[in-house]
Amino acid sequence: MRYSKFFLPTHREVPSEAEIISHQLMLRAGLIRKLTSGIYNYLPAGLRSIRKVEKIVREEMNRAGAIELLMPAVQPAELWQESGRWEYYGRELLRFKDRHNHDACLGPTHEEVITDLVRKEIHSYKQLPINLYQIQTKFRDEIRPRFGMMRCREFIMKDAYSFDADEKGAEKSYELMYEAYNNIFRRCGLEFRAVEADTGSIGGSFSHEFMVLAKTGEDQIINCSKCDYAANLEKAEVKWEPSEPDTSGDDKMEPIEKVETPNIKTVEEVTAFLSISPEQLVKTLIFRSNGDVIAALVRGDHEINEIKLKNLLGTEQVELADSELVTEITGAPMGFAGPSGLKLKIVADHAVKEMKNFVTGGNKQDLHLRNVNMERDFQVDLFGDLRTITPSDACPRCGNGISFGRGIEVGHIFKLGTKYSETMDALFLDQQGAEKPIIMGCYGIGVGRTVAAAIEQNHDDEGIIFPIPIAPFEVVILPLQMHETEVLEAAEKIYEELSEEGLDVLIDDRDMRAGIKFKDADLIGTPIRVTLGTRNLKTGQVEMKIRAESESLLIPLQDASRVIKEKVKELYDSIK
Ligand code: 9G3
Repeated sequence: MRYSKFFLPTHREVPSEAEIISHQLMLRAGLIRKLTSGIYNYLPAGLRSIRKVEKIVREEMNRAGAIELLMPAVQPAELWQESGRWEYYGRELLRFKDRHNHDACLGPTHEEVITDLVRKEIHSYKQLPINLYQIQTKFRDEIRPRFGMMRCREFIMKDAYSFDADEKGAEKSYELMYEAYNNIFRRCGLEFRAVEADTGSIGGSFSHEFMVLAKTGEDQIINCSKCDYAANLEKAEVKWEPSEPDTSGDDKMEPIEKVETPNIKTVEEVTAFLSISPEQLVKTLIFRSNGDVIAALVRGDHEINEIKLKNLLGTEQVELADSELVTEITGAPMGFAGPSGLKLKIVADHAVKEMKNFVTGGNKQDLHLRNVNMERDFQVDLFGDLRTITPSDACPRCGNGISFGRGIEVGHIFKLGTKYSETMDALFLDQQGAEKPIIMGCYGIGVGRTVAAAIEQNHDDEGIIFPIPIAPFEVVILPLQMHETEVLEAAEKIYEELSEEGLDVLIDDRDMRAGIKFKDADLIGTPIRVTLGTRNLKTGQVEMKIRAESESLLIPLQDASRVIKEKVKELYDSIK
């Protein structure tokens, strides 16, 4: 490609609205341009990278036996009403009426559409398993799109849906996708982890998120230093073992004591005021959950994990009670709630189980209680893993230390079970002729987000350092003196030879000073830069610089194309 004939508008200045580096660099390098909030143009160089990610995705999905199709972006409301999701989603689901006044939406995902297609075409176990996928534009009307490609409203997703006759088959489909995802992100040159994740609102029983490790990642992940356990912070299990019974006798139940705590509400205030440690306090949190109100107890130094609470209660949603509900339930303003005397279902984190003589709110303004004890002063209906894991906790699998990191979710795979096949009657006849709901899985990859995450992980002060498999160009050729025939001819020759070999080459044939050409080449992140100048040509040499390395080297002009081609292969091979 000739730069002078291409469309690659680079900028020096950092755009003020871009808060993270990948957003800044994708704008500055001329890869994307915003049309409106959360909606972007993919400029030619950005599109080349997108298309390379898609090619890798297709190759690995096809290798896993998935079959590509393409579903519409516009979806009729009826399907979402059948699945029960039309009412469930809020304004994130962009709804509209067509000219015949029929309700429709712009597809944020395609479970309903694919299930509708399959229920019409697949009726026998002989037609299973099947995995259908597409690479298609999605629309989710995020309330606060930001970070460029990272959280936009219209985006390209590869979404796949597997259909199996039984659980064993569904497990196999999931494993095939898990392996395909590992191949895809490895081939894109990313450093990533598959972490156990919550299944969220789409139901189903299990899921993994594929996280690109980056300090600007929105998701907190924990991973074990010894075994391969890794999980989204929201999901990470807390290992709990009942400690050996305390025989020191100091766990004798002391009589309850009322303590005046005027306007003393928070854990910090209460522990300071009563000279106790947070481990001797129980926090009582009131939640609304699917219509009824419950109390959740965690130790003072722990944080409640609402996802875990929702899963323990088996409800769709939980939300923290607001101040009037707290006052209505406890008879006191927030900060004085306690379990004793509450006429509520009480759930508690495992760590509360072995607490003795602890402090809680007194369900009265400015009152706390000392020496509260389970059984005597209140009953816990259900214990569970309710708290968010902390750096001092052990790995729930092997007991070793854990570390916290941040990740960018680029892929998410789910075991869906029969949530959609039951609500939408996608049934099949099994070998015994019995009618059963098809068991599903769904698997997503954010294509644009994968490019952005690669940039988050690979950049320096000069700009992007593209992993070669997804770089818009593999080689950029920089003739420095545009009026020196010797320079131009040598540059053209290398350009022609490499292009004939099928490499993606950009020749910067603009009549501009060298400094601009160097800066643009570094900004765009082309893996290999070849510079031709009169000085080096005097000794029959050209300069080759690898974007990811600091040193450049001089190579003989007559060997240039061969050496460059070998270096390209070497860079691909180094993507482990
Ligand atoms: C909606 C809206 C936003 C959504 C969804 C539905 C996320 C929704 C979850 C999924 C699950 C998987 C197939 C590919 C992989 C992910 N945001 N999800 O269902 F109506 Cl507005 O999309 N779908």
